Amino acid sequence: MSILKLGISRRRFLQATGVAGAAGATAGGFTALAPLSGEAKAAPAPASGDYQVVKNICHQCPARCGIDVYVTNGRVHSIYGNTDHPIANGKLCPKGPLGAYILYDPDRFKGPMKRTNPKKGRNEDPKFVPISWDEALQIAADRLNNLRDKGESHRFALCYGRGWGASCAGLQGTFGKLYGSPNVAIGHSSMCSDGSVISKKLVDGIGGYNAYDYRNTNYLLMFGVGFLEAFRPYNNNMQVWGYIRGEKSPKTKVTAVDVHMNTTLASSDRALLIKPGTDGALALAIAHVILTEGLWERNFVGDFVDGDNRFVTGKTVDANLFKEKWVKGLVDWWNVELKDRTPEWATEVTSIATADIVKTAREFGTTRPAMALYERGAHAHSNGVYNGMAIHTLNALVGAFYAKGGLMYQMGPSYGAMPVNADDYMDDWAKAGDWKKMPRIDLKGHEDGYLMANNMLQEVGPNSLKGNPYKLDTVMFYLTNPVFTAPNGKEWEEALKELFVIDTSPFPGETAMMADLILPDHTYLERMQDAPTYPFQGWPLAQLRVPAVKPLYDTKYYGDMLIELGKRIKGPMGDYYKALNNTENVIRHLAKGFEKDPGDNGVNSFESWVEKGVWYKKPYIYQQRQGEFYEWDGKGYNKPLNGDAVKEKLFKTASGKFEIRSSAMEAKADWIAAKTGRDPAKLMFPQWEEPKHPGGGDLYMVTPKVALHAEGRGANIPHAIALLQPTMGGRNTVYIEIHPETAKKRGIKDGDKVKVKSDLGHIEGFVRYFEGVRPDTLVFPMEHGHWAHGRWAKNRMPGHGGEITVNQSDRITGQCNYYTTKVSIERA
Ligand SMILES: Nc1nc2c(c(=O)[nH]1)N[C@H]1C(S)=C(S)[C@@H](COP(=O)(O)OP(=O)(O)OC[C@H]3O[C@@H](n4cnc5c(=O)[nH]c(N)nc54)[C@H](O)[C@@H]3O)O[C@H]1N2
Ligand SMILES: Nc1nc2c(c(=O)[nH]1)N[C@H]1C(S)=C(S)[C@@H](COP(=O)(O)OP(=O)(O)OC[C@H]3O[C@@H](n4cnc5c(=O)[nH]c(N)nc54)[C@H](O)[C@@H]3O)O[C@H]1N2
Ligand code: SF4
Ligand SMILES: [Mo]
Repeated sequence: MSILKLGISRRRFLQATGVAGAAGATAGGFTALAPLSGEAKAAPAPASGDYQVVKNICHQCPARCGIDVYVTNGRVHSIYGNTDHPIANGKLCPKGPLGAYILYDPDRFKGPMKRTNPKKGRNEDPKFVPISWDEALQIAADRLNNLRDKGESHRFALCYGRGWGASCAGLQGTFGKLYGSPNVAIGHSSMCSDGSVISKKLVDGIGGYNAYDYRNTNYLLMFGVGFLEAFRPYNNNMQVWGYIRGEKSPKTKVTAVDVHMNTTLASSDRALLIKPGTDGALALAIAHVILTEGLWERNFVGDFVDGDNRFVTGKTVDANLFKEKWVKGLVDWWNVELKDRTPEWATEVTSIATADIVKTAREFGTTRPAMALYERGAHAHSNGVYNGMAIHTLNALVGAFYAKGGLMYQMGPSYGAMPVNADDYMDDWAKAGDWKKMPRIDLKGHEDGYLMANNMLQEVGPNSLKGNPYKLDTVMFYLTNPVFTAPNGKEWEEALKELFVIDTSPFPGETAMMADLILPDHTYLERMQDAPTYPFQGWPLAQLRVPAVKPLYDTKYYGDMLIELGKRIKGPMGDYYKALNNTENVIRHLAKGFEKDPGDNGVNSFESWVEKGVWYKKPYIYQQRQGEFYEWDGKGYNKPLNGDAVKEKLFKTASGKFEIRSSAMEAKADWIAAKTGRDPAKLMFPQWEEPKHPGGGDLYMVTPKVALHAEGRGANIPHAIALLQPTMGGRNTVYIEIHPETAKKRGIKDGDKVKVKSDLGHIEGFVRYFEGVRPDTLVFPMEHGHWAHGRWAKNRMPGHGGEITVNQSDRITGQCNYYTTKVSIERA
């Protein structure tokens, strides 16, 4: 039997030929570990008290908490927060300790497989059969070589979601450059938080996530942020919350703005339930009060030449009379937009009481240090770019940038150089092939596409399906599952039917069900992987996943998979990957940087990084005080920075200031006006714009994260799902929150089964009466309604909100407008 010749155990063969993703959990012949299924009769391991503690990082969300993995007799038995890790501090959120469910998930893929059923669809069993790694990689390499030989290398796309570091997602750019495809790689950031990253960049020039000095702030104003559910780094947010709302004196005041009463709002001093998509109007009105009442930070913003405040509602101001310091365009903004954005006006738009707006503005404007945060709730709308710019400008008005108790940008780690220089391995095609003339499949940066977008993953499937700008041939996925997580995932199902699909997930998710080739990654507890921190407190931090156990099955770390694939590409590209060798070599070279720049915890080598699991170096090196900027000199923030240095490092805009009048937008004003119909005289300022609500219904639908959700990849953790039940209700379900008045008007009773409809179709679910949700809005969490991803994930109601979410994205930032579709609801 050829399969056995290839080194596949008969057991894995039997398992793989069963219905994909269903039970049949026999372990492969590749592991000494006890199989999970009841039918297996492994002898119990001899009892022994010996255990090992291995350093790793939690995989369930981008907080990247350091974990101590306890291993006894080769099996993981518990996971704790790493006590020496600055984000975890020995603690974890409820998802952190559940990693063993991921490692021992009985529905995991046990090794590489190919599809034998040519038909694809939800109800088609892919009929995967196991193959060897050699065969699997050669199938992929043959396709890639063939495309390259035909001059069509642009028709290979690599799509990724949660990339971690230089040894996985960090290898992809080089792969694209050497192979010759503009579509290697396309990330999920436009489905995630580009709306905040890019709206901030338009005014401050940076283009990253903010880091926040929560411990020292006295006021937090949050717009559409799940601070106690999701906002990164979630675990540390809870820790810092305990401090700033308890021990700290003065206690940090919090105003939170959302569309339903979640944990964050319930724990705040003031909870404002805003009409979806109108956060920008609230921010403008707060700015209006700050200016008319003279509450801005003069040291940072500047002042009228004679100190007389001329900001009077409805009246224009002579720009020559105001001397700006670190902001550009304040008076212009006032004149074209802000002078009429009164709290009374904002009440009409947002439905928030005028008195609440004024009180919030006065508190925010008079408490220092204060800062304003926003995330998906504020920016995942058609007007998100302006909502974001308006909110970020509040930070400038109170001088929060780089201030103690304010916000900053994350510094990167002192990594060593890559072992091999890719530029030495470029052939003619890589250097100057026709692929360089091809647009990206997602139309990033294209005249007819998304001007300033970083990535447009949500467009990859739909554009290939339309053949605009062309059809792809082969698409590979790493840690992303757009068939489930992209809006209107059904369109992706159609798109993937026409393509050769490679998925690297260890789990039988929706995208894997559409795959032709499965190249399963190790799970996180089995792999060595670097991961610099997501923004935390600004100073650099780089963590390491150390394998806690030997891989259970015949899987391969994604980074190594990419290197092995590269070795099989003809020409100098293959030689590059042979020289690179493997990811351990890459990681060892990264760690060489620590020899010259040891971490605060003594990590100065690969070995000590493995031992401690984290390298970090405090403090953050910049600080702004009273409108002056300083750099850390080893003892304090004593070294003054001049305007040029600030421009180079801290406000990377054309003017070197915080630009309320955005030069980046002004430079593209013609395009923005022509393609998006915005007013050329005004489009460069934060402003109010009516949100567009597609979908055809009469209620807003919002599908946020809750604490027990791990993006779209946690639904196969049975314990996480069980923990959801007491708060969200029900067994096998999560209720859709509906205001009782809204329900009664439609004859819907508490607990009723309902249909939720948009122009794209309908999903079913059960409702729960909840006075804490706005009467015009339905809320239910994102991670339900999988039709694949293993036995615990599948077929739980309500159906998945993404299926009836219209794919609408902002043409400037590319942000996908998840929270903007309108739906209708009726009894099922
Ligand atoms: N537990 C958990 N934590 C996570 C993740 C996870 O899956 N689970 N994912 C991580 C990822 S990838 C990301 S991007 C971050 C995202 O972090 P957040 O952006 O903080 O999370 P979301 O739940 O998408 O949205 C935040 C809030 O916006 C609200 N909202 C919706 N529409 C509006 C509106 O118009 N105005 C206002 N003011 N609020 C609105 C929602 O009700 C929700 O409470 O979280 C990260 N952390
Ligand atoms: N309705 C709605 N939709 C949303 C959101 C929302 O709030 N509401 N949030 C959006 C946001 S913020 C984001 S970031 C995106 C996230 O969406 P995606 O980018 O799709 O990320 P995940 O859902 O985490 O999907 C991860 C995929 O990786 C696979 N996987 C799991 N573990 C591993 C592993 O160790 N290795 C590999 N190679 N693969 C693995 C999983 O099986 C799954 O197929 O979803 C977006 N979609
Ligand atoms: S906050 Fe995120 S990374 Fe930390 S333990 Fe929870 S899920 Fe894991
Ligand atoms: Mo995200």
